[in-house]
This record gives sequence, C-alpha cells and structure tokens, in this order.
Amino acid sequence: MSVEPAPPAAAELVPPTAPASEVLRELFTGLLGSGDEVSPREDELAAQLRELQLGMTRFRMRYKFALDEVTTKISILREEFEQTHDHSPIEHVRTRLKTTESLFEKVARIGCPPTLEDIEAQIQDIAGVRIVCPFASDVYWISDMLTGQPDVTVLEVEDYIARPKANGYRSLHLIVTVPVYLSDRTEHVPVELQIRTIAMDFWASVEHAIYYKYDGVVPTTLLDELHHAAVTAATLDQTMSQLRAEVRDLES
Ligand code: 0O2
Repeated sequence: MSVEPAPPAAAELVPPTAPASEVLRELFTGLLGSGDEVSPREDELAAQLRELQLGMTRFRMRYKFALDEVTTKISILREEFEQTHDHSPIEHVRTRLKTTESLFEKVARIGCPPTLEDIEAQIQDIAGVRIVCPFASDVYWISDMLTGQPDVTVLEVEDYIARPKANGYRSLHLIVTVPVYLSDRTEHVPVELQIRTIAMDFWASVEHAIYYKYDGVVPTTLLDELHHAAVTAATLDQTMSQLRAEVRDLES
C-alpha cells in the first residue's frame, strides 16, 4: 500500500517574512483547496479577514494603553512610598488584557451582540490590574489614592471585603476610566482594578486553580474547606493589622 506524502502546511508554503496578505492568500488557498488560483471571492474574504484583524488590534490597543496609564500611576505611588515611608502599601502588581478567546466566551455568556461597539459598551474588564497589598487597610488606602486622582473616574465599586462572596472570595473591585491620548482623540477607557491583601490573593489563586482543575464542579467537601480557609485568611489579615498597630504604638 502506498502512502501519499502529506501536503505541506500553509505556514510552510510562504517564507516567515512574507507580508500578511501573502500568508492569508496561502491560508485561504489551503483552506478552500482551490489549487494554484485564488478566486476574487477568496481575495475578498482575505481582505475582510485582514480588516477584522486590524480592527481587533486597534480595539485592544486602547485597553493596553489604559493599562500602561494605570501601571504608571501605581509605579509612581509605589516608588514614592518606598522612598519616603517605612512601608509600601503595594506588595506586587499584575496586569492582564483579556484574551480574544476569553472575551468571546464572555460575549456569548452575557448575550452581548458581537459588535465592537456593543462589546466596548458592555464589557468593562477587558483591561485588568490586580494590586496586592500587605494589610487590609492598605487596600482602601490605595483605592482612595488612585480614585482621588482628577483624571480617574469611578464607574463601579464592588466591595467583596465588606461583603465577601458566598464561597469566601474577598477583594475590592473597581471599574475606573482613564484618559488615553491618541493621535487624533482622547478616549476614556475602562480598567478593572482588583485590590486585595496577600492572604486574599493567596486564597483566590488556590481557589481559581481548584475551580479549573474540577472544571467548575468542585466537590462539596473541597468547597467547605475553601470557605474555612477564606475565614482563616480573613482572621490572619486582622491579626497582622493588630500586630502592626501594636508595633506602631510601641515606636511612638
Ligand atoms: P479573569 O481571567 O481573572 O478576568 P464576570 O466578569 O461576568 O465573571 P462580574 O460580576 O462582572 O463577573 O465580575 P466579578 O464577579 O465582580 O469579578 C470578576 C473577576 O473577579 C473574575 O474575573 C476573577 O478575576 C475575580 N473573581 C470574582 N469572583 C471570584 C471567585 O470567587 N474566585 C476567584 N478566584 N476569583 C474571583 P474572571 O473573568 O472570572 O477571570
């Protein structure tokens, strides 16, 4: 029995440095199996795909710039505190831009019409910043400092520290907008801020890992243990705050 050699993959047919139009043309030829010629219809599809890709890049770019703006604000606060205070209220910072896959999953889940205008209006956590602080009081301190800045507008506050979620999740969530100065206009772009303590962050990362390991269907015993761990983390936060207050009293 003779075996036909496998046709080369589309990516192998064009040099890695080929312009995007060539790569797309090759891809479409491969996908549609139309031999050497590319029909005008395929050309049109390739052009539409290119336009879509460019639109998506432009769309995501604004959120990336908004993340840059917020990161700069946090870096300034952090450096100022490190230079002038005995402790910094910022332990570490993480930023993330929602992946296209995760964005489309949310679009489908909330029933948002799949247009960039609707996505922009309805989904406000495309850009996300997580600020992790040593103490619970630092969480509100950082929140006040950031939201007190004149170019930051608060759209939404969800205080899961004052009112933890049923599973024990605690964190302060804010949706703010920051101005992004583009070449021809200024856009006020939303950013989700999640501010929490090291203990809250530790709990959330373990809970997140367990949730994904069990594909969202976590056994009840584990859920109970997680809830218990969340209460322990909250107690640890309280104890650490008391210890700090005692040390400060001794120093003064
Ligand atoms: P990712 O990848 O972290 O962004 P929705 O965004 O629609 O799911 P909602 O009501 O808009 O929900 O926002 P919510 O619940 O106030 O906060 C959403 C984000 O907070 C989540 O983002 C998580 O990062 C975090 N979060 C909220 N609840 C929990 C929780 O119980 N456990 C953990 N570990 N994190 C939580 P995403 O989109 O889920 O993921």
